[in-house]
Order: sequence, then C-alpha cells, then structure tokens
Amino acid sequence: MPAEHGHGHGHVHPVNFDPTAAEPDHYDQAPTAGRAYRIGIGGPVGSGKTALTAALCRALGDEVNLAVVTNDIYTTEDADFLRKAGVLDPERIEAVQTGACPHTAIRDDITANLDAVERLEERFPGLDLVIIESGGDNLTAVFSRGLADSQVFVVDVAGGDKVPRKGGPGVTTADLLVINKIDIAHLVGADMDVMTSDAHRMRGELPVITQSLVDTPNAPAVADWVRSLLPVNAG
Ligand SMILES: Nc1nc2c(ncn2[C@@H]2O[C@H](COP(=O)(O)OP(=O)(O)OP(=O)(O)O)[C@@H](O)[C@H]2O)c(=O)[nH]1
Ligand SMILES: [Mg+2]
Repeated sequence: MPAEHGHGHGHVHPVNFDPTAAEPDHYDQAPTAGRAYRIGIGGPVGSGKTALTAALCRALGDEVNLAVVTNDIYTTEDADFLRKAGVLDPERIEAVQTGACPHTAIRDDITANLDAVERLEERFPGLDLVIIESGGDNLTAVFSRGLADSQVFVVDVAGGDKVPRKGGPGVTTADLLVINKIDIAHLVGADMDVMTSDAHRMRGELPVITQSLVDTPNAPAVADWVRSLLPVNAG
C-alpha cells in the first residue's frame, strides 16, 4: 500500500457546481462572549456602505459603545469621510488598507482586520459593537464567519433591478440584504416590485430592507435590526 500522496489538498472538483455558493471559509464562527459583536457591511462599489455605516453611527452612537473598521484598496477614503462627517469620535475609527482585492482581507486572510478590531477593543474597554465596512467589490464578496458575526450586503437600485436575481453569496446568504437608494429608482428605471420579489425569492426567509439614506438618513430599519442582534437586547 503506497503512502498517501500529498496532492489534492483543497482541490476537490465539485460535482454539482452551485453558482450561488460562497467559496470555502477557512475560519470557524468566532465566539461572541466577552468581546464586541462584529457586523460586516459588504456590497458592490458605491452602493452606500459608508453612508450606511455613518447612518448607524448616528442612530446607535448614543446608546451603544461602538467603533468602526473601514477597508479600502489604496486609500483611507472611507475612514476619512467618516471622521469628517463627525458621526463618531475619530479615535473609534480604524482604517485597513487592503492593497489588493478587498475580498481577500475580509475572507481569506482576515488578520489585518482582526488586528484593527483588537486595537479598538483595547482602546475602548467594554466595546459592544464593531462595524466592519468592506472595500467595494462585486457580488461574490462575503465576510469570513471568523471576522463578522453577522453581515449586511448592500446593493443599490442604480445597478439595475436585475441585481437581486443575479444572486451570488452576498445576495443569497447575507444575514440582511439592503436595497439602497430607492429615492432614485424612478430616475434609473428600477422596478422596486421586481427587485424586492426577486430578493425574497433568492433569500427565502432571510430579511430584505429597502431604504433611502436621503429620505431616512439614520437608517431606522437597519438600526432596529442591529439592535435585535446585540446581547443587551437579546435577553
Ligand atoms: N440618492 C442616494 N444617494 C445615496 C444613498 N446612499 C448613498 N448615496 C450616495 O452614493 C454615493 C456612494 O455612497 P458610499 O456610501 O460612499 O458607497 P460605498 O458603498 O461606501 O462605496 P465604496 O466604499 O467606494 O465601495 C455617495 O455619493 C452617497 O452620498 C441613497 O440612499 N440615495
Ligand atoms: Mg465606502
């Protein structure tokens, strides 16, 4: 009997290719006791991730001990925007420069993000919540469960009302799907009935929120969803 060959690690050829499935996650679900709850916000470029992060800071900043990690490819643009917006003490914002595909930093090698979370937890003992904004990517970018306890995927109507039915792991598996910028749906010819019914069809029981951060700048529906996740409200 020959010794087992060292080949093939991680190179299993799928028999049934599921185009909506996420790539394998190398990290286990992280424990949530005794540390801040971590919510990841992902989605395509420009869909409104930073705007939603700012909205959640405004909505929750007085009731929840929170901090933010931003991911940008080449800049610290998102962190700079949040600092200038004055929605949160600048000390509570950490920027990770991913320098490559943003997907990598939230999924495959999450150490830079975990280090940023750790710095915030050391700086602010008793932190309840860290919001981690991914760099803008495409429909395939999702967070490792080792980094985010829950994740929000943000798409916008400007990408076209076809986006939810195109699927991808963000649309199909994120704990919350947000369809943003509904205030401009009529300008881009996006049919909201099509978008929401496709989204529900793709996601089964998982929640979908449609919103406009122009009409409701504090994202009340998403803020309520976040509140429902925090241990202080769970019991
Ligand atoms: N009309 C409208 N504009 C919005 C809304 N939400 C965000 N925007 C605008 O959309 C643009 C992009 O928003 P961001 O929050 O920077 O998007 P992002 O997803 O963080 O972008 P990247 O980090 O570059 O991927 C900004 O000019 C926002 O002001 C909305 O609900 N309605
Ligand atoms: Mg952003």
